[in-house]
Amino acid sequence: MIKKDTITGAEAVLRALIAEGTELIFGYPGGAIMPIYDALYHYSEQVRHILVRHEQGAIHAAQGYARTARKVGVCFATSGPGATNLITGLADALIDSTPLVCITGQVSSKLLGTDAFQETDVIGISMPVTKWNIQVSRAEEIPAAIAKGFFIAASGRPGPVLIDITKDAQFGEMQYEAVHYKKIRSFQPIPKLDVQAIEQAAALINAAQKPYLLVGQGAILSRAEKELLAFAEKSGMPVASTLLGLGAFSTTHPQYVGYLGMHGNYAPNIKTNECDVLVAVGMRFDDRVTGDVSRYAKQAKIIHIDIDRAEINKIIPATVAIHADAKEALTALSQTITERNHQTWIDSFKELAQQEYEQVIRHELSLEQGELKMAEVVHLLSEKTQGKAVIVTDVGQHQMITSRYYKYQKQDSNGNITSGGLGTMGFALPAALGAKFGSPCDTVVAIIGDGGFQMTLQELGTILQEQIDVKILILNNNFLGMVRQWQQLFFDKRYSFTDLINPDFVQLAKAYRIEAQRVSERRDLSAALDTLLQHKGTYLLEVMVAKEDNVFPMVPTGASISEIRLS
Ligand SMILES: Cc1ncc(C[n+]2csc(CCOP(=O)(O)OP(=O)(O)O)c2C)c(N)n1
Repeated sequence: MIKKDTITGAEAVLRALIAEGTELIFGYPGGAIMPIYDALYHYSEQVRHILVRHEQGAIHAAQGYARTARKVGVCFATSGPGATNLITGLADALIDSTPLVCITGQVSSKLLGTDAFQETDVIGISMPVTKWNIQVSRAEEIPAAIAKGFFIAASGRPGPVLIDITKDAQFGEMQYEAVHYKKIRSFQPIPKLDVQAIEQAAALINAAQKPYLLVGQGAILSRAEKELLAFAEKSGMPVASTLLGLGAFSTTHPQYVGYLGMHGNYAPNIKTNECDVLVAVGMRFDDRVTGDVSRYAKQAKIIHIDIDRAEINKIIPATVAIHADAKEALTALSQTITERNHQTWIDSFKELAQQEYEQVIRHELSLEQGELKMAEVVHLLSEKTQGKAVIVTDVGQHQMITSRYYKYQKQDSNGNITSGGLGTMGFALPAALGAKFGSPCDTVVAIIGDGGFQMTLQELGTILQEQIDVKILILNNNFLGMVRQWQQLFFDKRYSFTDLINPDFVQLAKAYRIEAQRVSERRDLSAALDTLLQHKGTYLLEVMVAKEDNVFPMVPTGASISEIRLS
């Protein structure tokens, strides 16, 4: 007989979270969540709460934590504005498959629907941006809702869950009994592997002359790095990565041919339209990767492995669909394929890579005079950290440059944290502080543009209060750089509202008691990066980079990936 005890709903929230293994909560209090915060006061030994400076910071921090710790991230917010401040993060977590449980306070159930103070229909608002959400208005429903929330957030394709708890449910008394979900009727997040599909895929791979492996974040989420390597090596195929897949496969492996997408490498984009069998693992054929779908890999047979059935045949019809967890599918495929060597095919990527080097990379990395380029900063950082730092990027040119020039080597944990699907400016600073909690022994570097930094810079306050060690690298071009690049290329250089007059970021950091410096000269860059990396505790380095630097290659919107431009 399980012992039950009488506690409040608010206390049940904490017990249920702890029962699910929660050690860390990012949050911000307010009226409708006060009973939970009061219970938290008594549970501070068992669970750590990080007081952020804005609820958007809480959810991005929970995302960063979830992605490095590979656990469910948890955040708290009050009703009304607290809850609506979570929406961007929910949308971001949904599209980038990040497991979260967000708990919001709600007005008392008798006030629901009366436009009470700080009442908002967060269930309605968050419906399209959550994997699941629920409003709880009775204390006794809390443990089951939280247990179910964790199960749904983490199983299958991960995603965010929101649990809205009315104030009377928080105050209400209940008999606590631990609940844990191992399955939910009609929800089958882990598909059964279709052996026939594996055999069909293996036959295609074995017969292929130019097979090509595209890796997405699904490989990281399923922790399939080892299985991916084994499959890649046995099959002998070239391997390319999507933005969120970076880190799953070593970027220095001889079969690695580069990064895909709008600002990806030249060869892996062009070669997509030359391969005969394309094996896509845990990626969803995002428009930034495909360009014009009507001209995408038409010549190839497509093998698509994805845990989310909704992704299969959504954009690119699959010749063989493998609805499965990446790890399981790759293991089965490795056992079924024959060992092959496709060196001549891999070598054909090198000619295009050389063209990219001559026309783009060489000019970005070998400068001796003139303004600093973002690429050389990231390249040097990559060398100094040997590709082993956890890199958290914001959104814009610096993000694309980082994806191109940082040589991700980290495979023991997720070293690549960025807002891929939603492209949320303001993501990096809070996500980096969360990532540090999830991966405390690693160097965590947040690479941010001067625009995006100003979207969530208030989280410097959280860093100050919690004494978190995050290395902040601002690549300052005094522009909303990526938008300015588009204005230059596609709007006849009409720079409409993209130039920024910025504050003194060094002084700003110092106001938060964070050590900082600014560099503008190439000769000072290396030492400044050393200081950033070696400083004990958080450090902010602002690097002044060329104002009108552009990111190339580039696939113009609507164009085919074969039309990727080098200038
Ligand atoms: C919240 C949000 N608003 C607007 C955008 C559109 N946007 C994409 S990149 C970009 C410019 C980013 O500028 P900055 O942070 O300075 O980085 P840079 O491109 O210069 O590296 C903008 C405005 C966005 N992605 N997110």
